[in-house]
Amino acid sequence: TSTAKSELLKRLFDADGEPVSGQNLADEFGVSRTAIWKYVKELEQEGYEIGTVRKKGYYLISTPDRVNEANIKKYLTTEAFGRTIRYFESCDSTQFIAHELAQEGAQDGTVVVAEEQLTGKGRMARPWDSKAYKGIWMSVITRPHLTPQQAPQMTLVAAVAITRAIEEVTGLTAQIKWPNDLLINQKKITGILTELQADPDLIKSIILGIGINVNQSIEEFPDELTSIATSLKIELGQSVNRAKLIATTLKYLEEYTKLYEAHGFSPIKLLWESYSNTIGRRIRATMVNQTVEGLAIGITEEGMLELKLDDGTIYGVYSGDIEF
Ligand code: BT5
Repeated sequence: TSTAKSELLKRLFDADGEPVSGQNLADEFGVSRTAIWKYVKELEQEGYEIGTVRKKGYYLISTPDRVNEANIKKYLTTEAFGRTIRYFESCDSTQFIAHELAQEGAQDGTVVVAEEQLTGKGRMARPWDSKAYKGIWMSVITRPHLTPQQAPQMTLVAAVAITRAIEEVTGLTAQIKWPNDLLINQKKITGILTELQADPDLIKSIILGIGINVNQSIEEFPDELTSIATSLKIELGQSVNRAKLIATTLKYLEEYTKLYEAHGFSPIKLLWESYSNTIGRRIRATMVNQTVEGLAIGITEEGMLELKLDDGTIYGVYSGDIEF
């Protein structure tokens, strides 16, 4: 099955370009040689270049830059997050698929990832540009032991996790702009969309939609985004391994979700504040039916942004957009 296929791929990697015997693998996995041959053909379909040496076996020539299950699992160190991966070359939105899977009972940490989204979405049905092979477009189904009141803070948990992952993989430090943007040099590198399936007093699942611009060049963004968006490649001057960044993001996401479940929001709040560009600045917050201006003084245990208005009153912003 698919585990034999990913094991085959792993062997090809480990062999470092040397041939691996199809017969030996067939014996070891308890499958036919034809089955091995079929997996090789499937891998070729997925963009791997695989060579054959008569009587010696298969060898790996090159790997596609793909965020498929096998590539992510090479780097995965988690217990639950990313242990089930649903991979799509192209889809409407990983978020839609994740909602369906969650409804059908998908387990905690199930990941939906796509090379391309045709109708990627942001908050309030805004479009999210998701160019093929250039970014990380994924949704993580989580089933944390939290109350519905604790759910919105998962956006901040995810923001901290992604910031740590970007730092570990690229050395770049992003800044978190409340509530759901990560910026590098003032431009948006990541957006997070947190959605909930819940009863009034019970969370069924929290679906974390994560979009990270990784390998776009500036011309690969649509015109309306060139002044507000950036990618890791633009900031770093070189391409970044997307599969590795996904695995690292899942590592921190799992770690910080557990931290939040076990110790509440305080440790996350500290991390969040250390990466935030929002606290201490004068901002304008636009909500559904009003706009307020004031000094951002902190976030609460509920993940709410606290503003000190000019008349001295403290105002809590639950959701909305902010400008400096
Ligand atoms: C967000 O919304 O930032 C949440 C984005 C979540 C995307 C992920 S990808 C995987 C999963 N599947 C989905 O369909 N969605 C999630 P918001 O704060 O509303 O920001 C949206 C705004 O960001 C748009 O109105 C544009 O101005 C801008 N934008 C769109 N695409 C962008 C991109 N690739 N990079 C930077 N900014 C972008």
